[in-house]
Amino acid sequence: MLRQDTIAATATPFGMSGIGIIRISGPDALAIARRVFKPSGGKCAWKSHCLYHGDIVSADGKTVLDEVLISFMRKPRSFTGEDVIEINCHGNPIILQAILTNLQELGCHLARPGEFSERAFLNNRLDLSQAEALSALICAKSAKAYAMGLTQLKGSLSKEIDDLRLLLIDALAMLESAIDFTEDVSGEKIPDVPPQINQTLHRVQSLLLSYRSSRAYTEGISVIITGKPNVGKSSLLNALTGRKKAIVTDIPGTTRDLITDTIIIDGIPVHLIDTAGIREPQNAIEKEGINLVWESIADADGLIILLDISKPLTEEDRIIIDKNKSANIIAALNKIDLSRAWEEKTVKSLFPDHAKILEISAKTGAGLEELKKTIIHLSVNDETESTDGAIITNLRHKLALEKACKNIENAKESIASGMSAEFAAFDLREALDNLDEITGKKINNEILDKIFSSFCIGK
Ligand SMILES: Nc1nc2c(ncn2[C@@H]2O[C@H](COP(=O)(O)OP(=O)(O)OP(=O)(O)O)[C@@H](O)[C@H]2O)c(=O)[nH]1
Ligand SMILES: [Mg+2]
Repeated sequence: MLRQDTIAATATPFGMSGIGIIRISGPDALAIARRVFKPSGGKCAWKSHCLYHGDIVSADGKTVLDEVLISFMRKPRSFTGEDVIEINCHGNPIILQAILTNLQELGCHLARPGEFSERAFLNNRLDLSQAEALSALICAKSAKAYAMGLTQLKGSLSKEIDDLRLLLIDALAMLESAIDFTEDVSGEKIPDVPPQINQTLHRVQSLLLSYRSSRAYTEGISVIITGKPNVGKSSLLNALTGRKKAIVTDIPGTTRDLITDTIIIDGIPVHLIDTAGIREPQNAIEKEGINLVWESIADADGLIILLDISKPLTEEDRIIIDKNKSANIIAALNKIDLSRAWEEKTVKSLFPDHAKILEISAKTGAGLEELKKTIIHLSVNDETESTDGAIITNLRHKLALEKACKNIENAKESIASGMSAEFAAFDLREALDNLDEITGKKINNEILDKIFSSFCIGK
């Protein structure tokens, strides 16, 4: 896809700042720059990757618009792979707009969001996963999210995908030689599952696991506090956030709506949700509130089931525990500042093995630091060791990897069940296509447009 036009856009945010940058990219970038730039001392060698001082003048050459530093990056050694000019002017939107208008008069088109990155991708300066990492890095909301974007920009995921491709191509070659052989010698057996298939499957699964942790850093996790009325759910929300967001009373059934607040734990935004106490509803409002709890539990990343250790366990507690066995559960035994009606071991058998059991007091704050650590362990894991630090942070990549994973599993199954190697070969080719979607080796233009249009202008 050849792009012949020259584009320009402001690369710095709208507002007053010391410096504002305008970028120009395309075949006419240098010719246009020559028209608007008047170098101090009258001469400019336009050496690539050098800075020159001078004035930017209007398209007719009559008006000085600003005093600037300008640089030229000759293709292909530029971000887009095309000739690129960067004008460092003063950071006032009036100045930037005036320069841009004059550049348009000289034939520049205003760049669409992400168009510089799109050109970089089309000119093979970076692959699609790196372009997406760049966008994620610019939008990162935590230091960890930024670090993950940077690692991916440097090619960690691209390399892992390339390695996986090579393994699959090896496996495919083995299968294809088996197919050729079978044609010659009728009844020849299909080989065992090639080791490359198992290796690829393991590494794809590790990558998929990394999504949960990375998503925690980029978007945060949602944790619901549930339990029967009066166990201290709202008190716990307030204690964890340090704010009086939810009403606390000793009347069971105080909370009706979902009450949400966010805290940052170890760089991860944790969206805590306090809920109505679950019991046989006493009226229509409470019923609505309890319905809301069940709906939101289904979408949550984690669940704190709160029990009141100062009162005997009841049927209501047991129902809540039974209905949430498969979730990511923390069982928090609250009110340990009061005398205990039962011990921790009493509830152990009620919860599944994967549940974490903690003792806390929302009133005194006891056990809350431990609870915060446990919340983070719900969502962050270190299961990425076999992928050389490559992780996935992007939903598009996750969906493509899930498809590839399914293809590889299908290939494995058909070999194991003695089917013709043709079937497995077909699945492995599909897996390759799905991996190629991630790096953009194989992707349709509509998806490309959609991806790049979500980038910022000037990137
Ligand atoms: N002693 C003690 N009291 C607590 C603790 N946590 C909460 N309480 C008290 O328990 C009562 C109920 O607290 P809430 O936080 O309103 O309970 P809830 O689970 O939100 O109740 P509903 O909204 O009705 O479902 C209040 O009187 C709190 O002060 C605790 O750790 N120790
Ligand atoms: Mg409450």
